[in-house]
Amino acid sequence: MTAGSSKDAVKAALTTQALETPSWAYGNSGTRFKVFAQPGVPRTPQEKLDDAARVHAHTGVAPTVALHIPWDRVDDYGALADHAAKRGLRLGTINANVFQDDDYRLGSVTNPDPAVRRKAVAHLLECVDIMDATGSKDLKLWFSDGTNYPGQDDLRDRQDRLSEALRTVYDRLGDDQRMLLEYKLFEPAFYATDVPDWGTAYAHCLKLGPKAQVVVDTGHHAPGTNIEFIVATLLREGRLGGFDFNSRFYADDDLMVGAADPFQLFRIMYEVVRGGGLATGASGAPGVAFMLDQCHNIETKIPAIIRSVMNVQEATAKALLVDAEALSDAQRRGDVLAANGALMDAYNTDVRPLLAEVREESGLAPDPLRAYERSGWQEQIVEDRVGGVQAGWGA
Ligand code: PSV
Ligand code: MN
Ligand code: MN
Repeated sequence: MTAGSSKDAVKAALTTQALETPSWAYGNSGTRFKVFAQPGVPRTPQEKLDDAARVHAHTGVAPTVALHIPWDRVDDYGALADHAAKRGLRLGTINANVFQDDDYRLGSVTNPDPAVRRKAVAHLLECVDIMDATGSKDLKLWFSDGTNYPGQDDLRDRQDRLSEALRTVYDRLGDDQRMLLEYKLFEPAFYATDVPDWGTAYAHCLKLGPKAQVVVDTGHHAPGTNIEFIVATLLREGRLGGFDFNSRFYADDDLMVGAADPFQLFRIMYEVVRGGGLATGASGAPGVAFMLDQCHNIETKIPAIIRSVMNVQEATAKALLVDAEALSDAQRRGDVLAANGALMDAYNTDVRPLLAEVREESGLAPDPLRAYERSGWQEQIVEDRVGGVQAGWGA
């Protein structure tokens, strides 16, 4: 599938794209100033899956759900996978959490204290055990590790400790499992973050081996960063493991993907299409994982997640509509305006009717948001569920 293919090919590509929604997006969340409790919010991991099933039912493209451990800790992960399967879902990426414990004040896997490092690595290994039980293929690692003051710790030693921990976890992965390493410019560390950028993540992944890949969280860059360049580069190198989609105005805002800057999302998706990232990898191996990493603090959660899925689909459809021939012809001729125009023509196309057609052809309602509204699910959960849980962070 290349950009600018026939309408049928574009439609086919759109039905095969799968987006993963995060369990934490269904729970209550907020900022460090306030967590707003919403009526009807899930009280258990099972109820989060029940809500995720509604997103999949109306969009048809959200069949997997990412878990965050320990936010979604249960006694029996096999039973949780069965709960998902009964609702037409699968459990997706397992997100490790080594950032919410007093022991991690000076870091987790890069902590100067070997006992703390052992504790962090034990959690990461436990996450791989959970992947074995759930059938999950991807382990997502984000480290809040870093330092606040120059001289606080040795920057190079911290990289060595990180490298050692990653190696231990990498060696524990099964043949069909991957490690997805996320980077983030800053926060909660402010002077130096141990995995601050794609270059650092890429260097570690390269050393580890092919099962280690980089995750691009769209909210984790400095303002003005050309994220699509990073995407193009990682795809060229075969190391783009996936996305944590969300959008930002200032920092790691975790707003709905495509809300703040739909043009940026289009440019990213164009590079994904251009680099062959929409297809699954060779012999069915997992390709680029399209995950959301968002929190819905003030808006109703399930429709916000549906809207986010639709935003990614719209950006993907526009990327697929780029006339590749006209574009490369203009590029070869050095016709700057025609080349830019080829991209802009696709971006300015209203793809909503095309996506409505795709849904109807798959037996879905053309407008997932209206379909959700009509389903009565929101009223039912508000009535049935009392005391929804916090997503796990942001208190
Ligand atoms: C860190 O900011 C992050 O993006 C990581 O992916 C975490 O796991 C996630 O947020 C939690 O929302
Ligand atoms: Mn993330
Ligand atoms: Mn983030």
